[in-house]
Amino acid sequence: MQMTMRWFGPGYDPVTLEQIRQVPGVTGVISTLYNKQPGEVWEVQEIAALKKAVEDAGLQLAGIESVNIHDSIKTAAPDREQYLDKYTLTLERLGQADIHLVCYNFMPVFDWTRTELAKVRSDGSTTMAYDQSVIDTIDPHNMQALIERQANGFTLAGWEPERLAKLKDLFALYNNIDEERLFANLSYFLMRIMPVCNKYDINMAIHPDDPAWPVFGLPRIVTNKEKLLRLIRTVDDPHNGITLCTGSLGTNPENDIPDIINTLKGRIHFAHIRNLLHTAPGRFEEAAHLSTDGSLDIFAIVEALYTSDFDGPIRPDHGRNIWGENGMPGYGLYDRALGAAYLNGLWEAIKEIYSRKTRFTQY
Ligand SMILES: [Mn+2]
Repeated sequence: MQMTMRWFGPGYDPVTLEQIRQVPGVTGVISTLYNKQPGEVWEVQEIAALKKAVEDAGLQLAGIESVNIHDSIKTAAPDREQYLDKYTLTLERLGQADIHLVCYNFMPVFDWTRTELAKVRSDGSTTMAYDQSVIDTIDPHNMQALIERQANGFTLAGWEPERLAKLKDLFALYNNIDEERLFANLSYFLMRIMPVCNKYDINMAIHPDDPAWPVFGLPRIVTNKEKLLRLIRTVDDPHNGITLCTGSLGTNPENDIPDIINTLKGRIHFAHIRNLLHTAPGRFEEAAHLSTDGSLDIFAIVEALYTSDFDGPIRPDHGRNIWGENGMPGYGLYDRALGAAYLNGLWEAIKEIYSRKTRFTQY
């Protein structure tokens, strides 16, 4: 396991690499070229510059989140081969730069969805929250404005205005795409890129849909154990794996996350750990990482990662805004740093307990 934090890059992230380096036990960052549109090829020099910035700060570039996928690939449009070639070229360049983890998602139109970005909790901290009954009354065309209004002036990953300016066209693109077609397009994408992933040992880690159910009538295909299993079996290559995002899978209380971890052993390449508090069916808010602050058993989740020999990067996922920090929603420094320290503590304790167990059995 390697503890990391997400870093959005210079000019985008008010949190600095120097700050991240001072969080105990954090040795790497997960980053991206934030200026890249889906379908754009990443330039060799841009990748090298990102890597150098991270390494000059004494950290490792542990993976990319995300290399976004063009809608032509997701919808199997006539020009998808061209975009698959471009994606493959970007992967090749990442592999040549010694980068071996790429997180991506296959959600149509909207990336993650929340209805509140700064809900005030009883302790005065603010957090992101979701209420399905609000979504049910919202015109999806107003979602961008709703997010932008609450984003503290930041451009949030997944809510880039350039892309969402064409929302009407985007919805039209997915008009005839149901779950089965979307799954077929995802499988085709994976089959097309597996050769380059094998050549450069690049682990692809699909991010689950967030929340884990259809939003605005759009299909969702990465939401539970059965769907994850189907995906890794359909393209049965070890480089076809998943990002275990507890905050996304955990939106559905029926998802037993330790069970998902045990079932997908060996195919989890990356983990996002955050806690959620379920407040009503279809309604939740993001909590502090500590188990008792939310509805998820973070100890059981970390234990399952440990016992399934998980050896990829973990990053504390969204944090609250605390101590007066005016951070990017979900990505302030302080609460994520507390999350990293907590997760490192859990990992150390679990490792120690299991190594003692092993010593005892030897007698
Ligand atoms: Mn996540």
